[in-house]
Amino acid sequence: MAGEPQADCLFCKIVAGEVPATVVRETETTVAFRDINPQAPTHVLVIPKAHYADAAALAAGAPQLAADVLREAGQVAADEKAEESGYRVVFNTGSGAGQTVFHAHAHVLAGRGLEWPPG
Ligand code: IU
Repeated sequence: MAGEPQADCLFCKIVAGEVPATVVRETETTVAFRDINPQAPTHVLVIPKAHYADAAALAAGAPQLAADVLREAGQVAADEKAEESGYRVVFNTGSGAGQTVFHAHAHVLAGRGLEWPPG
């Protein structure tokens, strides 16, 4: 059910503390941790603690929680001193767009030049 922990979800396991992660921020509703395969000097994932498969499901099912994730993405950028140089917030949505973990997450990328359009 939307929002409920999923037994086979890696990010639900990170939320539960069953899989290790380098957590940089945590709120009542969100966790932010460093990506294990960073694509930029700053590469942090912000996830809702509740399980939603992707950004669209999160926005439709829990709009306040989606706002929490976006606010935390901005806080990560501030913590990483990325506001002046700029940063990117990405929600890969669907396997065709590169989504591999089906628990909504924002990638926060910063610390190098970011091309547009992305690959
Ligand atoms: P994607 O947008 O679903 O492709 O992003 C999933 C990310 O999760 C990807 O960048 C992985 O490197 C990252 N990740 C992680 O940080 N920790 C893990 O244990 C696993 C994947 I598996």
